[in-house]
Amino acid sequence: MALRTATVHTDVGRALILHVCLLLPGLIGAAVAPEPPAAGKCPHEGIAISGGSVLFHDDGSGLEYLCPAGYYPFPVQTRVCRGSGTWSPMRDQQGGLHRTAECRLIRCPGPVDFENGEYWPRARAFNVSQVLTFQCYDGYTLRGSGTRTCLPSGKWDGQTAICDGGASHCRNPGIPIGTRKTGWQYRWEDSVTYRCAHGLTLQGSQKRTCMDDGSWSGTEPSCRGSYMYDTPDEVSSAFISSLTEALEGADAASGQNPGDQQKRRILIDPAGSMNIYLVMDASSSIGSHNFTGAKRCLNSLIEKVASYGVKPRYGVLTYATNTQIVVRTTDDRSSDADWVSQQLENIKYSDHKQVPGTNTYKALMAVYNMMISQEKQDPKGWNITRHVILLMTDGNYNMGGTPERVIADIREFLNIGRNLRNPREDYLDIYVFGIGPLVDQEKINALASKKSGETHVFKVKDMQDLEKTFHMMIDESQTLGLCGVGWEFDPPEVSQPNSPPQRKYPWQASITITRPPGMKENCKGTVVSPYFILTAAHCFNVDDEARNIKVSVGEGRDSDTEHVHFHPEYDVNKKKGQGISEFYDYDVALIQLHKKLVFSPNVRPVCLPCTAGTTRALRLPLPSTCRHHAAQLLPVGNVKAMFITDGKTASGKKVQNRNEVLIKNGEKKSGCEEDARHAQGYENIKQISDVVTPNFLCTGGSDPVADPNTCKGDSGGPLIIHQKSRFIQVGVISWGVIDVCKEKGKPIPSFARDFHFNLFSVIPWLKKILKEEDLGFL
Ligand code: JGN
Repeated sequence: MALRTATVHTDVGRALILHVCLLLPGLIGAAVAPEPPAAGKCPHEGIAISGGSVLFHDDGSGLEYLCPAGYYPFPVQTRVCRGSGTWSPMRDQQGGLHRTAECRLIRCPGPVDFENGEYWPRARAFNVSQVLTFQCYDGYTLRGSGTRTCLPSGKWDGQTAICDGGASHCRNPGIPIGTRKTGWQYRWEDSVTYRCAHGLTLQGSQKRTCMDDGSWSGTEPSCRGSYMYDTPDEVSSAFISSLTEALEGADAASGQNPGDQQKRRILIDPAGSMNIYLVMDASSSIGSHNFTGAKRCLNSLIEKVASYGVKPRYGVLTYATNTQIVVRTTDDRSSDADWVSQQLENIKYSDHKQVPGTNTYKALMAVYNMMISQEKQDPKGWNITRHVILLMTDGNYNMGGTPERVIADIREFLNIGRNLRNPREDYLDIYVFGIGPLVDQEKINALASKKSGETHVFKVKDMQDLEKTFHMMIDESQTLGLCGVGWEFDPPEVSQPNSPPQRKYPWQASITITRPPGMKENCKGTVVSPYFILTAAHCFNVDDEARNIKVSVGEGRDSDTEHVHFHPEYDVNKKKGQGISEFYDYDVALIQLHKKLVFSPNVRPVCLPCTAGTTRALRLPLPSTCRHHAAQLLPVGNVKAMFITDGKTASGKKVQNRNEVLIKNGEKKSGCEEDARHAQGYENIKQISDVVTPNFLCTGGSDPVADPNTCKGDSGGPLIIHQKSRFIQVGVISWGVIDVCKEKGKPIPSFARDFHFNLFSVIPWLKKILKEEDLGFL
């Protein structure tokens, strides 16, 4: 408790300085001596809060009102003991004066406005777990959540309901609950602005502009009361999705323009063209206990980023009145995560003398200066370096003037937002974590980046909650194993001698089955979890024994097989009676390994459809269904996909090659399937559906472009969709019309087609066999 009260104490001091700065704007930047806190002169009587309790700071400088869960202190959360020996008066957000404090029920604000539809019930505020329902008038389509539930935090679950009339350059941006919108036209360059009902603070963008690409600038606004905090759950999922966006860059899946390729290089370039600046408030207010917590949080973050295989340069700064630079991005070892963690560990809280006053301006200025010196060092790599600034603070800056000025300078320096055609917004992300009741919502909102669909500003209850947040982030990457992360950058120009072969696709497995007379059969497979490899059932004979089946993944030793799980409906001989020698329906199997695989940058799982990992990889809104996955991954038409083959470079180095194909999933589907008649042994089939069931995906042929083909040895390998820099397996390579490896040198006919077993057809089976693997099947 003592530590906690210490926190509050100096912030009270800081609140006073803030006051001084407001009165004397000319003094901004100069060190203003703070008024010492009044010690213990205020009475402890007559200030009780009804329904709650009062926490006095040890030194008598202030108090904090505490309420039970589901309640918040009204009209204020904290009070200051003034020099006159009286407690600061209590004003609500509208300025109304109150004599007594009370714990009020947390409620969700009701909608103040809704367009093109109806909602019910109608009320100004709603109790926790009450439900709101939205419906659109005829001719308008509903986007977002049709029903929303009031959460214990005073926020609504789900997404803003919007009744969209369509037919404009941008879609209707909607009216988030609690806001009012001005602006009703959504043509290019039109703007809308938002306001909050009195007593609430706007978070996100107050003004949004309809942009060239049909999206709205900035981020959706919301209105929140000062008592509202983000829960660790909310922070971790919102921060993670925004951070991965920053780490991975914009969707590079299209590959249409040459710029995409370059973008992709930046993302996971091991040479590190990303800078992460960790800026930590070490002002006396934060307390040594919280300071240690903040260090732990940043260490978790470093670990998390490393788990993506990203190797950024770090800058580490702590600040109070002055700024201390712990690690410079120009330091030789600034991209050595372990070393940076060590430096972070070595920072002592006492390094910052207990001088009240927080100069955020100066701290950000130090970041700016670091950028400038790095540019001098490396003028070439500079304009492809991304910058992420993470600011952790528990209070208000109160010296040095408004930090927004430095942010404007940094944006200018990085050439962001100047050229409308290429605003380079991807190159800077500023996250602000506000901790505790004294954080000024409006101020931290002004500092943080505002990007469409992303959150950059968070307000958490206390350091414990923030630590929980960062732990959740780490857990997520461990349990879900961060599926579908590949390494498609070009290897360094001069590779070291004896360097291990590059594994661009770390889930790729080779399967070898040894049969009695020294006969070997080879197949491919994919790592889907630490214990399971997904492959084709036809790779095995019924009498193959587990001990004759070996799996090789990455550089490590071969893995032993514990058991092979076949799909129960797989039966090659099912249609022998009808003259079909090989029938491939349900050609899927899961190899269960004897020992767990150890994940590393060279051994990682691919994403499977209908799992939580894929929802996250594709950054689909929650909750997302299997249908959403199917619509996103396999839309009607020709769908870009890829399979992987082993190859060698000119110098004989082993490599994994990407083979781009089109899944004929539209009007070309039946033509693709018809070509199965050309396969040896399928000449006399009556109907094509006798061999090609609806469970296959068809690639190959030369219309609209010539696709590469599979060989028998590719059996069991993945058919993959590459989206948002992540890899999701949608099919298992099953069979082909022509084994192009056998027919080497011969021209490939246009009827050379390949058939892949569609994983969407076997989700219940996957879910059953993989139930203990924590993949989060939907
Ligand atoms: C191929 C293949 C991945 C088994 C199977 C289907 C037909 C014809 C044969 C010979 C009824 N990719 C290309 C050919 C994969 C085959 C298998 C698996 C073999 N084909 O083309 O037999």
